[in-house]
Amino acid sequence: MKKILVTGSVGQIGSELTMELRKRYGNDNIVAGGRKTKPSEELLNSGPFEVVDCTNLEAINDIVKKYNIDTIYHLAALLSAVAENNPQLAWQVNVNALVNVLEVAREHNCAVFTPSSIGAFGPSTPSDNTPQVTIQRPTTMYGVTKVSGELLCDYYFKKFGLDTRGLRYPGIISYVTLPGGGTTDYAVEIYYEAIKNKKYTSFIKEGTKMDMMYMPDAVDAAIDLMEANPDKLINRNAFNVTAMSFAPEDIAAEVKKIIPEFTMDYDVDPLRQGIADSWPDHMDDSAAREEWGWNPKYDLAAMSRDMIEKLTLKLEQ
Ligand code: AKB
Repeated sequence: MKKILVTGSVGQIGSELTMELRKRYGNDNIVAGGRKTKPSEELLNSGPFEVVDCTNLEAINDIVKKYNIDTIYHLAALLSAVAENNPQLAWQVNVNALVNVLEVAREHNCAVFTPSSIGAFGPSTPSDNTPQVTIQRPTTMYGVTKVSGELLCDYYFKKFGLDTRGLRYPGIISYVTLPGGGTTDYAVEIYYEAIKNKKYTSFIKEGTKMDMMYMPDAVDAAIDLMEANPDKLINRNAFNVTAMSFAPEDIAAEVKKIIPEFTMDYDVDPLRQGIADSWPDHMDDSAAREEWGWNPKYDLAAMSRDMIEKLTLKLEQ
């Protein structure tokens, strides 16, 4: 049986990934690692929880030794807008902490999953049907850390034979835990505001397309990649994965089909608009489909129905 450490387990992806891993591999085999934010009761009570600051190599090492960990899902990271406001901290958390994780993994021969992002691309990348292998000259600190992460994971695989794997996630939408300071967060906020106030002011301007994905697909993608046959993986550390691509007016139209009174206007945030403009409109994820069977279940319509149903129940509690 696998013994897994999830860093960043209190975050948007980490919280749901940890619970799914516990379901699949047994509660006691999944150690949730978190730092500042208070974990939910569900996370805390369903299996082991450890406070771990990934910028401290010894702290990671102690947990890996204590639980005999063989796989690390390293999700602790700063998102794009937060990273742009504190680039030095972003380097520490997104790069130096990753090096610590890779070093501990090398010592104990652990497999490592690391998420990259659409943020690893920049304005000189082809923005439509963005190829798997293409120009990567991001203009944000978040992007710089994500490209560095991809290269570091490639290096540890080639140099030390470490089983590193990763995905370039698009914006992730979920009703469980809010994202913390990303550019794609508008696509989560819109559902909360539509249910609560029947209106939303988007900080991203009309016509700005970005790749997106519903959380159940994002969780499956990480686990499926880690379970994939390694002989088939050519692009190990940075698979483009997407489930849909839309602009604010597209998601608003979908919400309006379910909540007809809903209206949206715009108050564009120059920082996050600038970041969004530098990212692709739509990635080509055929390598993920071919190499390990990526096949998302949710499109914009199916996601919107599920989000509004589940979030309405949650907000009523
Ligand atoms: C962000 O907006 O920063 C993230 C991402 C696309 O990596 N959601």
